[in-house]
Amino acid sequence: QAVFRFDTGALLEQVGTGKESLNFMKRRIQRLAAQWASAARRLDDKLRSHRRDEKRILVHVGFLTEESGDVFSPKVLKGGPLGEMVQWADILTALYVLGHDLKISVSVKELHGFLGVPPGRGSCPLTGALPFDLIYTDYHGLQQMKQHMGLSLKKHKCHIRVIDTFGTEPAYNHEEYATLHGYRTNWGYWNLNSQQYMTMFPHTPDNSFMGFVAEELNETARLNIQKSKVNNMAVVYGKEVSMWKGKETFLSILHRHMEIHGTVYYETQRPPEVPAFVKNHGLLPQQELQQLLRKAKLFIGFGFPYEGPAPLEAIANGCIFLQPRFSPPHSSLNHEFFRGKPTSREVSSQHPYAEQYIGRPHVITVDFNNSEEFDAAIRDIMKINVEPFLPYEYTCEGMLERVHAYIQNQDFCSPEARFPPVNASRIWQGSPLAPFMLLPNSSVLTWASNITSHASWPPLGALQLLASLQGESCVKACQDAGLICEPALYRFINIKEAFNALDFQCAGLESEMNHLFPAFSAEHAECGLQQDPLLFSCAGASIKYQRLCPCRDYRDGQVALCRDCL
Ligand code: U2F
Repeated sequence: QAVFRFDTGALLEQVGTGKESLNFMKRRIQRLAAQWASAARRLDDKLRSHRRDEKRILVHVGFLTEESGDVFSPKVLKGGPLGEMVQWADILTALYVLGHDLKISVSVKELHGFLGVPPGRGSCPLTGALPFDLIYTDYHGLQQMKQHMGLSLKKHKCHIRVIDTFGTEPAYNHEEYATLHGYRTNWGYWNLNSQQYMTMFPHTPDNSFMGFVAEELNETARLNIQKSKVNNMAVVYGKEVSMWKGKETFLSILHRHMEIHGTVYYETQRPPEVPAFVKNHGLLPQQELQQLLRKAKLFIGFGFPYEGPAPLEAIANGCIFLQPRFSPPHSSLNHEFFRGKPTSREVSSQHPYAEQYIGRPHVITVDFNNSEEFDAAIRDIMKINVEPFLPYEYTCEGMLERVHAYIQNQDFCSPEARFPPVNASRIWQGSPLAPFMLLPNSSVLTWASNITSHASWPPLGALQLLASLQGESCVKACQDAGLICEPALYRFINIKEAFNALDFQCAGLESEMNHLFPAFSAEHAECGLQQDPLLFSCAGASIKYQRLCPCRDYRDGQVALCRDCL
């Protein structure tokens, strides 16, 4: 049994020293320790009746190893990316607090040590059992493990979880398919189950949403914030000079209404990109940035960095986040930053999560090229009052709950997860009923309740079957129905009966490796089944097809988990 830990002291010792990135992570773990402890107490009470197995877990942070070039550590104090460090610090804390047996590696030497056997035990360890139940790493770490483990990586890879900020879609993950169909990138093609990739925001449900946490306010702090807010104070999102280039017009419009603050890193002289009317504090320690955000009314982004933690911190501290809409959306097809990333996702604004999951009044997304719209948004912001807000999934309790649920329930090693789709028809054979039935007063098909006993997580009872429109992905189709696409349930709808249930008349039925299948082609009245379960994809869309979508419900503020998933 895993036992919750309420004191992170021993974890700090395990994290090690010698790099600014590790120091940053340790300061963060220390600063949030009390918040993690009280969240752990609440979750402990909530999960009392649940069995929680203690797992042996290795965390190998590949991007921090010297062998990967470690480009991030030297930039920690110079305005470089910190989002990844925020997330790894929180992952380590969550795993530790949940009570697992944790080993941490930030060098290839340590990795070898943890994966090896003590001298004298004989043969190469990796021909035998893996000494861990779970390994959390990133793409760099995966490559290093391949070099060390060789072919045995294949045997053990179902135990691996890859922390992957922007996500990897199934078409890019499947080596053969990616190579044949133009989805090959520098990163993808590991042939994992796509849910083994864990992202920073819930981008596509094809991947698991790992996330991170933001600071929570107690009642006193909330009250104090209301008193200390300065209505005409704005903080600019951008700690690196390049993020300010070419933004003079917006800054001068903003300056007509508000006092502008920045936290841009500089060495000796004030950077010319930052106008003289901006009060630049230089790069601040996280804690001091929080204090600044508590006073400010507005946190404003100019388009970069994409999808970082700072907007959530600002909103949690009672700021309104104003950001540019991208039209057309940015993606790996049209933008340098995303080029070569294993995803076709279209990024509709600087922070699509803030736009879509939080929205007004906390988040305002406008066309910055339209100066009237921009000016009007600032005027509006000065008129409204907002409360601090943090989605449950970004609280410590929310992250602990989600990571707990993954650890105890996600299983990519069992034959069912690995081998060709279960012949779902077989599960209900002998039943006089079709596997799907219409929910009363609804157009949504659900799995017939008398055949829900089949082991699955999320449980089969959560499944609701939909057809997308032509050209629409299952991400969108499920979202429009107030649901979320659930790739783990594809194997139950990859059957002829699902087409019948949706009233598609199949003139022909084929089975093919195609990341859009199962799907219906209206032009040819062809029904297509998926041949390779690794290619089940919520994200895929094509004008030629109406896709079959396995949707499910989700818990309030915790999109990763269905209502009966705990
Ligand atoms: C994102 O990385 P960034 O590090 O650029 O993301 P931010 O949202 O700017 O901030 C990360 C943290 O930096 C902290 C702040 C955030 O938690 O509290 N910080 C600070 O300590 N002092 C300051 O003065 C200002 C901010 C994203 F997360 C990465 O995944 C991407 O690679 C990157 C590029 O898109 O953007």
